Amino acid sequence: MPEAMVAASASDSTDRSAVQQVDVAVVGAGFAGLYILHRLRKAGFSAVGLDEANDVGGTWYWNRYPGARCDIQTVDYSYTFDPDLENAWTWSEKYATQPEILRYLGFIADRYDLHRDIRFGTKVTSATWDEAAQRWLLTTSNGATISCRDYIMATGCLSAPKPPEIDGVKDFGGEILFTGRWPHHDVDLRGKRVGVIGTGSSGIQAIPKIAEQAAHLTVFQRTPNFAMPAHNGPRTTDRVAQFEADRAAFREQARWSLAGVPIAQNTFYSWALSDAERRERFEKAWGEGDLVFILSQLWADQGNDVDGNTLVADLLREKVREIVKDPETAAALSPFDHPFGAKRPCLETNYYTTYNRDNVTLVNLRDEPIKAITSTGITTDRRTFDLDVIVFATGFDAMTGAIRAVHPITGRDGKSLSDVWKNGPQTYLGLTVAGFPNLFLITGPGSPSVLSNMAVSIEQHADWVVDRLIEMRDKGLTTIEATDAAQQGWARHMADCSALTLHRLANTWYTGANVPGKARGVMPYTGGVGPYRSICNEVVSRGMLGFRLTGPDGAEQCNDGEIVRLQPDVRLVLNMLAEMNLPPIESMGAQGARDFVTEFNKGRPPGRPVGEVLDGTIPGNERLRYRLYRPGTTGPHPIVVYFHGGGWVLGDEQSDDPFCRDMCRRTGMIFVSVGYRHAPEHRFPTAAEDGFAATRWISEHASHLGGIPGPVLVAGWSAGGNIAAVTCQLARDRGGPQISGQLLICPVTDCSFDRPSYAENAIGYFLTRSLMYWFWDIYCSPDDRTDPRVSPLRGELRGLPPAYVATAEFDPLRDEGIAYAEGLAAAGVPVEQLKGSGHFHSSYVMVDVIITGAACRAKMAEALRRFAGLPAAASDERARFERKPQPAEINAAAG
Ligand code: N01
Repeated sequence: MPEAMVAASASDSTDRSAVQQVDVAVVGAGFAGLYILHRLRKAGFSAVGLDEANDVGGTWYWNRYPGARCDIQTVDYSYTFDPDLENAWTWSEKYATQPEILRYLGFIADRYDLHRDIRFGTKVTSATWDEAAQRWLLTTSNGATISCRDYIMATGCLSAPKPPEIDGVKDFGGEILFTGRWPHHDVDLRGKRVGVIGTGSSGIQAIPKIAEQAAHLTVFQRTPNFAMPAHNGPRTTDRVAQFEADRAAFREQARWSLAGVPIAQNTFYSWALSDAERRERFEKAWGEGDLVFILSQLWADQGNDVDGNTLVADLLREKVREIVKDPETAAALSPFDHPFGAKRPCLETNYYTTYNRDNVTLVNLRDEPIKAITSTGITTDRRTFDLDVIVFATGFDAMTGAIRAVHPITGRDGKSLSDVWKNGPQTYLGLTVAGFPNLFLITGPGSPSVLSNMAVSIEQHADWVVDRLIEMRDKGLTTIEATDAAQQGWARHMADCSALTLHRLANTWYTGANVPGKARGVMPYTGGVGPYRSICNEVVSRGMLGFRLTGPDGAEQCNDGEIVRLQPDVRLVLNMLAEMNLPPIESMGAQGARDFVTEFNKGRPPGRPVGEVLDGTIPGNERLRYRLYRPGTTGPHPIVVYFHGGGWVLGDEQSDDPFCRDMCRRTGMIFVSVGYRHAPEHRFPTAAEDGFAATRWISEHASHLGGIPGPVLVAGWSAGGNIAAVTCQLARDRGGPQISGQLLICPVTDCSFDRPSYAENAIGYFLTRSLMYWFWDIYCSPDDRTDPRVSPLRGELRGLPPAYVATAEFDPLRDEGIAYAEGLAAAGVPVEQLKGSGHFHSSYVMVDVIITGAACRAKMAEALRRFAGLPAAASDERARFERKPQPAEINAAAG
């Protein structure tokens, strides 16, 4: 857009006393603001856009530094709302440059005639909710105040540059540049001594370009970042072919994917791949030049497991050593203090090779921190660097900076958003804030935003907001506001999602750690684009759950509640099971159900390696089978006798294989999983008596099995938890074996079906009430059900071994597990409880599927170690990221 037009549109509204009345004000004229304006106009709302810049573009207006490009393939980084638009615009490269993206946004603004509704060169200086008028009043730096019913912040996540925080900036006699506010005129760096501070995405893109021009470039690096080659060039043929084959399907797949890019989830696990296979996968990803690909396609455990992640990080560090010739520089450039992906990785073009140039010096600020900027350059603890230009590539006050830059934003009861957010942003869905009616945030904190393809997330948010405004208008409602309960529930769900990631192990702008004094916490929603979209849709389908809507004459609608109470992975698994529309297990007959479980288990992730797995039989009349899992460490080890789940009807000694492996690794103990006999062939009390007999035999043969002679421990899940509890009672009453602790996971403990959890969780959580009835009927006749050998809660509880009882919130068996724990405690037995919130009956045994169960298993393992008298296992994940590699070690590893 020519500057003359910009000036004209800005001067249209210079009367500061006037109030511009519109339905909706949209702050920001980048990707988000433009699309919202278009949608609002099509829906018949009057709207004004406001932007401090003098033209459209948002982040692409400001970030004009050399080398600036997108790093999501541009075929994906595009609007998708108009199929004709996709015919009208073709990107020239795999990753478009900033000028091309800016041209695209100008083209969009022209095509949909958006300029006329935007006041450029206009900053919103404050926003106040007027309770009486039920409208927002926005003051601006330029022109009329705005009165609007709805106020939309489309201000971007990375648009408020971070101030330089280094002493002496004002003293510098040369030129200071910010990548995030690069001048609009040509910057000539030829023949100059340039210093760049910062090696995030901006620095990594700019440094090679600056090195080509400058007489000398000095890079001041505080933290090395993971970077891989972009392999930029023409659009990739395979991606374009995929797109052209079925454009609508391509876009739809992106909308329901995890990152907003149509790449399927990966189901390979690092421990199931050989070194050669892992390397082959890595080389392919390295050659692909695609961040989403390398972040998601190597192995399924790379993003949530420190071991799986370290395998990738090691391969990436190896690449740095191969490319960078000077070992000391290579060591300094090798990221060490965060897991790969926990800090935003970068795509690079000639970045590492730049350090092989004679005119480039890397200064490792970890070894020699900057002391000050002086009139002539930068002084570190050790040296002084004379410079003509200093480039700050030091990043942004991310996610909240641009929102809080409008200050104050005053909501209901005079509350300021800055105060409400002083301990970190709180939102419902990242879209709205309790106490701030009719305020919408586009890609705000609490939404997938920066962890996704922004183009996809922006369209989803804009559509959701404008669709709600249309519905409200149709229903005669005028205000919408999140409830406190919904917002708190969202915060909890956000924390549950974050626990699935490795973000906790990195100090990054995702967590606010890059800005001194900023509250810490993972700000973007880490649960993925597709799941997030389905949650937003569910809010609507459940009657605007968590929102209060009002209209004139006291009209009010509020369906209060929390949208997600399940753990995020539990929700995904239950949704997947619901979509499979399986017949009820109890309708399959015992053999049919067993066959089903066997088939079902074939699709689960393979268990992790342990030192040794061996199968055997327990001599005796019945010759029960067992499977023994031995740790890789030198024995002898304590022994845990384990009983699988399956309602006394299903499963065998192998059916909880991933769980036994995982617990063997975590505890450092031998797990012996017992193949007890099942109903209906062998009804009550066979399973209980088999459990007891097996425990006695294992205890008597502990040395032979490689275990420590003496007391054993018992553990079991579900019906197996029942057998473990009963075994403890029988062992006490029958003079042995000695048992030093019991781990009961979602155990059956009683024949009563009256407790609330049976009614609350009767259906919908895989283990149903009717399935439990079926198990009971097959195993035990009504006359026998009060026998403590099947209802241990009805037995004598004194004198039992210490117990750890884990229950799950969404499990019919929850309350009887809790009752058993309380009964044990009342009887003087040391007992600890784990009440897994958001979990279901199978959460703890679905290893590497319900990832949120891992933290619970860690606690169970610690309990078993305590029972066995072992010290707590060392598991300080953070410590693994605290030590930086030395050049000597790096050389040795390379050699
Ligand atoms: O900012 P950053 P960015 N003294 O915060 C260092 C997106 N983006 O502008 O890590 C010394 O990542 C800081 O060091 P440390 C993308 O999402 C996308 O580069 O805090 N150094 C770090 O090295 C990206 O993640 C594209 O120890 C200081 C650097 O400055 C996000 O924007 C391109 C310092 C800041 O890195 C932000 O990227 C560009 C100090 N006082 C950006 N303060 C695309 O390709 C900070 N640093 C689409």
